[in-house]
Amino acid sequence: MKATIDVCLSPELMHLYDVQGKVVVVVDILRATSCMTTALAHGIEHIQPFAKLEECLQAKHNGYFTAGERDGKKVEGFDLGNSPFEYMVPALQGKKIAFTTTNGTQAIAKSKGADTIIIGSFLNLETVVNYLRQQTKNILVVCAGWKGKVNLEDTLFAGAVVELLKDQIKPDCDAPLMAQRLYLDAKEDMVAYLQQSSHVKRLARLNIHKDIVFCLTPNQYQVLPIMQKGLLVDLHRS
Ligand code: 3SL
Repeated sequence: MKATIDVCLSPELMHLYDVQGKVVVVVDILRATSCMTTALAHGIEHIQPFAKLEECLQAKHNGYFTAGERDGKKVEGFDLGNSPFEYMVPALQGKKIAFTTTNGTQAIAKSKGADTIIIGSFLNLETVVNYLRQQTKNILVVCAGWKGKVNLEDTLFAGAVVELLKDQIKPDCDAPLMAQRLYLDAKEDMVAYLQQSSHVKRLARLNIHKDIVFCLTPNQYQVLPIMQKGLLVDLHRS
């Protein structure tokens, strides 16, 4: 039997999907999974994702750098925020990061029970797609969205994956077809396409346009963040 691909457009819809036996790709383009990809590409040893802020903070006692945001802003007392550029510094190489975000790490928590969990972003799109090509299990792309609502940027990433796998892996439902159509409309200039999107407007208010442009730039890195024993590591280094 051929593998299929489906897309969960919001973590609030996860009850409709059975992750057991599936390869789940969690995506939060702006900016959680783009940060995770960047961090591992720049030599961070591993990332432990937390849904709860208090638990993330506790990890500091175990030698972790605390990182992440709430409502886009760095959490008070945390070492790092949620801009990919913060993770490019050589001083973080070989370090462990405890990470919590408004939506991205919640989507990871909701994917628990999947056969495999990997992290996707435009930054490692080709690497994700090459990995998925080799899988025989069904695939589910889980879009983190924003506080339960659907967003455009995660849907575009899901659509890119569906489009790039179309000769090999068939859509399971209508969400992958919708995502693919949107991606085909947007792909020539995603930054322009997303100008009206809610999260781009939200982040623009925080004055972080360069994060947006970077997070929408495909194929900057060849890392494949994969969950192993509760930790995100680069598959190629593990
Ligand atoms: O919600 C998340 O996981 C974030 O990435 C949100 S933000 O881009 O930092 O606002």
